[in-house]
Amino acid sequence: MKTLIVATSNPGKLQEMQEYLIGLNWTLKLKPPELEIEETGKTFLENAILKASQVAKALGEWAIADDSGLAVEALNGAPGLYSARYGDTDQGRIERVLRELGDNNNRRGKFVCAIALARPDGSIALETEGICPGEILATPQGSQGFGYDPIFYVPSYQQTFAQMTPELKRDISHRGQAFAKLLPKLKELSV
Ligand code: ITT
Repeated sequence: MKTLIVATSNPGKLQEMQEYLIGLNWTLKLKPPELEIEETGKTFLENAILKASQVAKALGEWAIADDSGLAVEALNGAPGLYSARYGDTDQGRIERVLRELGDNNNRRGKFVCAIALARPDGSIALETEGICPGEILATPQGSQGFGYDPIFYVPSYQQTFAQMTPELKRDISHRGQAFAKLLPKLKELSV
């Protein structure tokens, strides 16, 4: 079986990525924590490509990376690319978004996820994106998931990501939609 490095340092993201990848014909390995890639891209996809490509090249193995974030319409798309850097903790990041949004009536937002798969020489074999629209609640609800999940409400399920079962979030999320497009191709490449 070919080895695939899951190139993330975010434990919540890692858990979800592994759930999609488990059962495929790849031996999954974690990125060594000391290997940190600077995210200098101007889009989610550019950052996913940077992370996958540099980790693959550094280790000489296939690597998969996810760059994702929350874009809030009334904040002109913030925190967006800076979602991970919007505060020191998940709670701090959530509080900042809620403070900046205040009592704005426009609560629309979306989660975006870009995924890139790199070959051992760093060249890109696959890239894809997924989007999940929703609304930003005024107060956090639920305790599942990670990151901004407690304030991200999906009207069609009347739940936040943090209130959903992990299976439901996995099916409908930005990451789920990106992986749905990627998985058939990833299966083909494993042989
Ligand atoms: P890696 O780069 O090591 O993968 P990171 O946390 O820095 O980890 P990103 O740069 O892609 O990853 O930042 C994504 C941030 O967006 C992440 O830290 C969360 O705060 C948020 N995020 C992404 N997907 C999410 C999800 O499914 N639920 C909640 N928050 C999410």
